[in-house]
Amino acid sequence: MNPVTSVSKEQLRAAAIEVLRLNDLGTMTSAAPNLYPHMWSWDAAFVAIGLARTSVPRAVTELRTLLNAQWSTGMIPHIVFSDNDTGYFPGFDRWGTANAAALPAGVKSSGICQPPVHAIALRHIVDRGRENGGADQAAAEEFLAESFDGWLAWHRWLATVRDPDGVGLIEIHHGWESGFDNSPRWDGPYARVVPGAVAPFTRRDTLHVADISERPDDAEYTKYLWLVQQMADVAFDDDAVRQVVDFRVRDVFFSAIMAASSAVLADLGDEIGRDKEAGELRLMAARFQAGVASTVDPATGLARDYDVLAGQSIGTETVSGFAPLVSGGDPALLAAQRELLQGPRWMGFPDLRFPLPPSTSPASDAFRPRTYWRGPVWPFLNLLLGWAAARDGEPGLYGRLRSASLQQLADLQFGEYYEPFTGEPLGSLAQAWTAAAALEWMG
Ligand code: 9YW
Repeated sequence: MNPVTSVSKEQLRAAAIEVLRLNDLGTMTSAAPNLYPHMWSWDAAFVAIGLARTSVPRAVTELRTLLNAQWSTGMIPHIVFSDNDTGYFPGFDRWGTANAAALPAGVKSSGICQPPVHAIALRHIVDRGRENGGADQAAAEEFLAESFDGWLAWHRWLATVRDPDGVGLIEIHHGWESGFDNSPRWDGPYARVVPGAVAPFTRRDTLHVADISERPDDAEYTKYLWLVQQMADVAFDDDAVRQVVDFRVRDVFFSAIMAASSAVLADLGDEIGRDKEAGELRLMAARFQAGVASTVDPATGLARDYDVLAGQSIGTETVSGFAPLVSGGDPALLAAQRELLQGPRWMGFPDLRFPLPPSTSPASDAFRPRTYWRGPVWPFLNLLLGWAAARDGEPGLYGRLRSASLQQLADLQFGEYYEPFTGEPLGSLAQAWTAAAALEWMG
């Protein structure tokens, strides 16, 4: 059975547009229809990239909604809650962010963040607007001018609050901040978290997936909630959180996105005459690019996270090890990483349904083919890797990722993640950023 041959580009495009329509709540797009009925920060950026292919003004609205939830510190929260408060746990009340001094009035959000892919999305919106001209261009240019300071404040917050020592790596305080929730990257740091008493809870994610063994287990979830409680206890004050929280890790993939996005925002700043700020952003880009490169393990060729509390690097073989391909930089390092990515431990692993990188290498003991971030393929990540390959003048890698992604997505299910050997869609279907990735790959 090969679904690819039976689906035309028009059918794929129509189905992807329909998924975004289904998730459209008016001024925000839910990450998935039932499982995730709210806006997630980095999902919103990918969704905006997809929307920009169909409606530049709607893509602008998506990012504007997200930016409206920006905290007074500059942080962009990882979830902006919609009015639909059923079906997702932990909701706004459980987060306890109502007491946070930096939460804007009238906004319901979580109190942590996710990787800053937003400037890359803004770049796409501006480019589509300029291609289309007319009202689309006007909307995109207006939004660029209006929102630049907001994105700049976001990057400044990350560069100071989350890299206080200036090492060029972003510190995260929860696995959820990485976006790679239960990745084996975090097994070590979570093993050292000893949760205190956590208020009773009923999970909802397990109600929406066919097989609960795909999801984090309850012991993992208790630790996730414990960290939230630690932050809530200090009202999400940045300095206090760093003092009390039991999870402090320098996330190499988050840092790579920070580098790439800062460079993109610098270019956008130049285009609107913000030269001084563009210079500041270029320094950030260089600092985080160097930080990412400094973590590469010569033995494996992969970049590594760093557990601050344990004082040790994390060498798990996950796709985040390809962070340098996202941050860019040293040509020799990037060439070696491209070879590794396309080699037998990753895209070239025998019998993959599609030659796409699994979230954990199938050659690793930590690999689980159906479990969330422990092995399945995540389509939005492939789009990011493809974007970086195109940026770096690597049409070969870009083309391979694109062609395999379009074949994968021709099942028209828009899975949250995919089993690497069977190509079965897992988690939620009709996942918004998966549909957006399909639209962007089609161009
Ligand atoms: C959760 C929405 C989010 C993504 C994360 C992914 C998952 C679940 O879904 O998180 O409950 O937050 O791990 O990267 O943003 O798609």
